[in-house]
Amino acid sequence: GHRGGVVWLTGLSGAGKSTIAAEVERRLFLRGWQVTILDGDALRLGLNSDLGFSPKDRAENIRRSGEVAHLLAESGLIVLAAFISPYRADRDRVRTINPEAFHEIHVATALAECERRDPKGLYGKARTGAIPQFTGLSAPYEPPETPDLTLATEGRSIEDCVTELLHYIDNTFAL
Ligand code: GGZ
Repeated sequence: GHRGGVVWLTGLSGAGKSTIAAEVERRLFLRGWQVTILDGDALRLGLNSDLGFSPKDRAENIRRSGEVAHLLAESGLIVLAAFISPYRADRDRVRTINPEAFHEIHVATALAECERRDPKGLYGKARTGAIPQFTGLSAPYEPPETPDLTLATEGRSIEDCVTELLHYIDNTFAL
C-alpha cells in the first residue's frame, strides 16, 4: 500500500515534466497504486481557462491547481502535478497547504536544451515575439533552492529519469 501526497514537478516548458509524469503514472497504475496527473496544459483547457500568463494569472493557476492537488492527496492519491510554476513564492504557497504531503521535484533541463527540443514549436514562436511573456525567454523561471529531488534529464533516457523518480516515490510513499 501507499499513502497519498503531492509530487510537484517544476521546470521549463519542454523540460520533460509531462512525459515523465505520464510514464510514472502508468507504472504506478500497473502496480495497483492510486495515482493521477494534474497538468498545467490540460487544466488550462477547463478549470483554469480564464487565466493567461501574467505573473498574477500564473499565481492564480498555481493556487487553484495546488488546492486541487492537496484535496486529491488527502483522499489518498499520489498526485503527479506538472506545472512550470516559475515563481518560488507560488510554489511555497502550495507547500504551505500541507508541508508534509508536498514534494518538490525540479525537472532540471537547461533552457538551451528545451529550446533545442522545442516539441510544440513554442520557443520558435516566442523568439519571433508571437508568444509574449514566455518562460525562460521573456518571463522568469526561479529554480527551487532546496528541491526534494533534482531530476537531470540531459544526456539520459526518459526511462532513466522515470526510474529515478519511481525510487523517490517508493521511498517516500510506500507503506
Ligand atoms: C510558458 C506557455 C506560455 C508562456 C503557452 N509561457 O510546454 P507546454 O506549452 O505544453 O506547456 C506550457 C504551458 C504552461 O502552462 P503552466 O500552467 O504549466 O504554466 S505556469 O505554471 O507558468 O502557470 C506551454 C504553454 O502552456 N505556454 N504560453 N507564455 N508556457
